[in-house]
Amino acid sequence: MDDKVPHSGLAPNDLESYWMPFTANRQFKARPRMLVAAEGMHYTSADGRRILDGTAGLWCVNAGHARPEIAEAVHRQALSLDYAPAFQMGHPAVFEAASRVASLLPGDLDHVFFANSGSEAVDTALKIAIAYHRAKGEGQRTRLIGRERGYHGVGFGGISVGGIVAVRRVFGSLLPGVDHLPHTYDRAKQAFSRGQPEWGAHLADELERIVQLHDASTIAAVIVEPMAGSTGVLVPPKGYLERLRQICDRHGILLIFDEVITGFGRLGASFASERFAIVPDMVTCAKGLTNGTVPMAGVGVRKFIYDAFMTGPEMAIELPHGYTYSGHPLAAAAALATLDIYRREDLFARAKGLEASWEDAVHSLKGMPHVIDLRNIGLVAGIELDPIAGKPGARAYDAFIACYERGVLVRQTGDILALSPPLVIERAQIDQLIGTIGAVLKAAA
Ligand code: PXG
Repeated sequence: MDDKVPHSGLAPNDLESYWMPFTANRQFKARPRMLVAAEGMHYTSADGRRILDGTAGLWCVNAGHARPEIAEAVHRQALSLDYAPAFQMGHPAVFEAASRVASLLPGDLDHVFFANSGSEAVDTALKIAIAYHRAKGEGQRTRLIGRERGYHGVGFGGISVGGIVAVRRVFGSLLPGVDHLPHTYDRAKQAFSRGQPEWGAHLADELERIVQLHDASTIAAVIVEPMAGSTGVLVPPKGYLERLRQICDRHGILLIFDEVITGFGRLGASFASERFAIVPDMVTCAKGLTNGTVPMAGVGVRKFIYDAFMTGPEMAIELPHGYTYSGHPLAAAAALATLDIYRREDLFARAKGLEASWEDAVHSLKGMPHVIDLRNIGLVAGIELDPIAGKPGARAYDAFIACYERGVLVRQTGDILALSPPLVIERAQIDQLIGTIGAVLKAAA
């Protein structure tokens, strides 16, 4: 027997056992921020305060919290079919979820492979890329190209193509045969851009340089976030993604858009690919797929990719890849209920409709103490603060804590505050969110 206190439903008094992800454990445990409930646009903290959710959880609760339709669908599913083997067996909800996701994806991205997290979706897409070329008789195409300041989750594939130094340097030598495009952010050229910056399309030409170095015949795929979220909201320069698409086409390289954050309305369209009118060869998604209720992720692939695998003997497994919980019944039920809400409430269009007033509200922070850049697109914003000398990240961390104390949840990364509220946010709540940040910045000055 151990001496741990059993779960009481109240805040636990053993904080030690849980090793928290991507968290300063000792700092948190010294002064915990515990959430105990959520509804609509708000969390409830353990000390009974209502906290306005400026981050949709972690970019996932696009339809707002605790939607009864989703909870009931998951409950019904758990009672009728709790689990079905994912390999060599099927269940109806997962087929329906795949066709519903495919119908939201642009162009002929009409097949969907399911996983359980963005990280798994990314590793799945990279593996499909390599296996695709092999299936086409080009097995030497194995090289993967990511981008500086890219975040593609935490699998070995994802951190290898990812471009966050603090994440890469800890885990050894990573995957071989990976190159990186430069990131697209230059404050001197882009500060305070509204929406897509004018400057930076030419940075896509770096892909051409990488191709010249290695030869196209060795390169399997390029993976980028259409808008880099985790490293502080880096909005793609006008024309940049289009140029990446052209260069990939020219050289037979697959283009993967990691839409784990940008999928399901975040940029005011079903996917960023839709918004930017670009058809990538694969799209990864997660988060908003189930409104964050049950873990689920997907990889949408174009028809020619799927078809390339559907050769050989019929009894052969075409892709030796998958997870016990690929297309889990509860996740599929949550996805279907979530997609119903998005459609019924037209939430992607709602986000689009809010974009102009969101942009104005965000840029009203211009001139506030220590604000050195403001960036926005869709219902996303990045507020970059002047770092405190010798203490990188401290200014934004302090602002994050001060906002939380004033009842507003924002996300901090480095000296950047990132905002991505649920798409159901009301205008008065936008004012509260931005107004609180403004008050915090003034109070700290
Ligand atoms: N790709 C992208 C583009 C992501 O943003 C992942 C992959 C990995 O997803 P999973 O489900 O394995 O975590 C992500 C995740 C933040 C933040 O605050 C962002 C993510 C996760 C947690 C925090 O920016 N993105």
